[in-house]
Amino acid sequence: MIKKRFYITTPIYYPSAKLHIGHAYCTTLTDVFARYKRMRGFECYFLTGADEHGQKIEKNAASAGKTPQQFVDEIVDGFYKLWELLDISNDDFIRTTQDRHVKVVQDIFSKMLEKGDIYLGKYEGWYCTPCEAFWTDTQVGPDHICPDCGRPVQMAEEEAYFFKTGNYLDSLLKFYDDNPKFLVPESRKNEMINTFIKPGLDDLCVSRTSFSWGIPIRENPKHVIYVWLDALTNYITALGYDSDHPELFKKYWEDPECEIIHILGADITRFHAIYWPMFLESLGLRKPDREFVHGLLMMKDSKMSKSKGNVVDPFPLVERYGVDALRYYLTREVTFGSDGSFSPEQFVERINADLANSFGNLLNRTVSMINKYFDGVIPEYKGDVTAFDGALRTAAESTVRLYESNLDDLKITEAIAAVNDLVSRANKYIDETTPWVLAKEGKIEELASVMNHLANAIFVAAKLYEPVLVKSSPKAFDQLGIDENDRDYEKVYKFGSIGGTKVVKGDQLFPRLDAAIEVEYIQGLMGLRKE
Ligand code: ME8
Repeated sequence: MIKKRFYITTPIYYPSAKLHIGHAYCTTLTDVFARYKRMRGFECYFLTGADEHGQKIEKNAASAGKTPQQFVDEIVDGFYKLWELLDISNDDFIRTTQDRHVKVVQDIFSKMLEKGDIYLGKYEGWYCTPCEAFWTDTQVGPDHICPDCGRPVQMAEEEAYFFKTGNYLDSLLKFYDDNPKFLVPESRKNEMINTFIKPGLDDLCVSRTSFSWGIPIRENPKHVIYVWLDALTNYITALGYDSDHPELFKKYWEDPECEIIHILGADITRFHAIYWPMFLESLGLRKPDREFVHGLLMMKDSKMSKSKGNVVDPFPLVERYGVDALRYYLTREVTFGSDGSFSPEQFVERINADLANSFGNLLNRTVSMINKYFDGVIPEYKGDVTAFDGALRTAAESTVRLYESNLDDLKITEAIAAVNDLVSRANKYIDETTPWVLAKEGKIEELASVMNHLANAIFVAAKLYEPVLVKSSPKAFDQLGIDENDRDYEKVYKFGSIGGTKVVKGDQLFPRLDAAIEVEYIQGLMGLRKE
């Protein structure tokens, strides 16, 4: 069934420390997808937020000499600033300390308790404080190490509430079978089954008494609700589930015509792919259509993490190189769905090769030639005139199809790579057609066709890049003299629709970076520079 609208979410990040480039990666790629869908005329509701409860935050706040609320307020302020800086187009931002969330989470807990899906018992197990997770003997192994973060775990015991996973396990496995596209990449599903389900899935401990920074259980307030039960439900509380304003919930969750997509990193697949569908079923609610698991950005050989202090701060990168450079790098460098690494050399190389030399240069050369040969007016489309015109036109047409099919399938990196290929093709077309020779030989019709084909190819590329290059694509349209009201997406299907407007020469979209200077600058930001 072709869905009419989309609900797309990022994880809600912990305000235990400032966000780094890994968080920017997830949010930027989710934003690219949301902008793409809107550009194609779909309604798309985009949610992100902050996961503010839990022991780690309580501890970090205490070491900073602040109350947990003061502590998270300050850090969450930085979240807002970062998303604004990166031009993130989220429709809402949920904080798990907001009343709209707290009250509903308490209701959800009560419903599960009443239904018998949650019971009171005793918990004994290996607990990893930084990850807020209990693990079994097998999972921690002989060295008693957290399988997620690699740090030591401690034995802990407490009276606690449990969620009966057994009530929903068969149904979950059937759901996986019936919905092969639910969890992608496919390898993640096998990992869930082999690592967590096959060895025997315990009931999930869903309350804590060892700290108090959480949502109290209404029926027994010395317990707070486990941070993952609290956090996962953000996806429905933000829409007004179980509230006096259920309109968004009806439109974006209950309505089968809406496609629900969660984007998340590989580190939190277990919570989203196993427990979240169970919680939803317990509440009698529909499950998401898609969970897309992206890989983690590494720093050299180790995971980038706040606690290891080897993080890249996105703020100075945007200040120096612009929002589009960072958005582009994140989208293009590391294939969405695979692991990758950040390196200053690759950052500078990407900007120079793809944006300055390829796309920026294409636009610059074309605008200059149209100024020189046609007094700045883009010649009208007259069909394919030179021997090379057809190839460029069909390349543009097939790029649109490839871009859409990739993006619809969340293959965002591949979609953008297809646009790069079109840009390279257009640069090659200049070498093939040698406009300066056509001008010398007075072949005006051919020359006009070449300029028109170039302008049309640039329009298609700039339009397809627009969800990523949010500032530069509009500048490219300005340089082609295309009015703001004439930039609609439908034009990418009509090669030749650009023509007759007066170009406006502007600044280089992406000035070439001096690699040696910039690599050193970024290394300095990362604390890698050898003094
Ligand atoms: O796990 N590379 O929050 P969190 C790529 N609050 N992405 C990264 C990354 C990296 N090095 N580091 C983090 C939590 N991320 C919970 C989520 S959702 C109901 C609750 C991204 O602040 C990635 O998307 O630790 C990962 O899943 C998420 O940030 C974890 O953020």
